[in-house]
Amino acid sequence: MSALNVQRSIALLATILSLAAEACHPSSPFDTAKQSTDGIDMNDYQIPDYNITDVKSELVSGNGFVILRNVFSKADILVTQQQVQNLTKHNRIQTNVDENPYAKHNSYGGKASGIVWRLLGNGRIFEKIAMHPTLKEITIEVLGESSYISSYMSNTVAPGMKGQTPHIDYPYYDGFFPNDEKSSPRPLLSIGIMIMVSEFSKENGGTAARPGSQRSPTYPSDKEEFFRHAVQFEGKPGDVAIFAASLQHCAMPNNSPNHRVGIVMSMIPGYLRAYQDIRIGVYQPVSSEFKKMVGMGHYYPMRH
Ligand SMILES: O=C(O)CCC(=O)C(=O)O
Repeated sequence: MSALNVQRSIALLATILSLAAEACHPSSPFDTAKQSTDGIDMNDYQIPDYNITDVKSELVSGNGFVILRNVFSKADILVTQQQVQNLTKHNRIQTNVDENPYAKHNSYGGKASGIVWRLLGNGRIFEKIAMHPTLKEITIEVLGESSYISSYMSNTVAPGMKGQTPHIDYPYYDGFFPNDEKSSPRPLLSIGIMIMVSEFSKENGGTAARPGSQRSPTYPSDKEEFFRHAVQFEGKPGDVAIFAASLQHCAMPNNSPNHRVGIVMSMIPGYLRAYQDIRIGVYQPVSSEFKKMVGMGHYYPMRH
């Protein structure tokens, strides 16, 4: 059996175990994990300054993104940096199974850079990030109570590395637009949450985004036009950019001496199909809140 097949079998087993655990322990607590000795306090969150109504209107009908400051503490970011660096160096595999040309921006990065998919199950810090009360509140406000994680990955842009092709995350790729449709006003059905794990600057490849482009989602086929209108997310480690997933965006080239590291968690409502089966990494007993966050226990798709 190839290494990839072994990995897939383990992932499948983990899913079966998680679904069995779900059936046996419908509300088993998070506390088992809390007793661990990794030094992370799962309940100690920083709450940034924001106004929920303003955030929603900016995402839906404004620029399409907001940046919240000081969402994660220095201690949490330090653990995250170490975990992402380690995974990127040792566990990064090309897991982008979609071979269509429109998926090309995800096949990107080298040995110790690029995307690591499905971070959940790789350390409690990723669960803590996912459960941040502010991120949850904003997601529910914009997408509704049933929302859950559609994908959760890190993206490391190493010094000297090129940026990504400009793209949108919802619809996932241009290949999902109906034939001949280039642009169409659509309800906002997905948001991206970019956790700045390192500093984000113009020099080091801070995400570029075209303000307002989410209002009538269009695939940015004309790259020059995209870059002419794009601005870059800038911030300190622990800041978070929340953006409409239909906003045109991409990671930019890193012209600095240091790695640029971000985590993107995409959220969708319970009635949409997720990009990744995020439940695969979640095999230990978890709280009912966390199960909801990973899309376990939804009524759909119905099994009767
Ligand atoms: O890392 C970034 O700046 C953006 C990542 C992204 O847009 C993606 O991979 O879909």
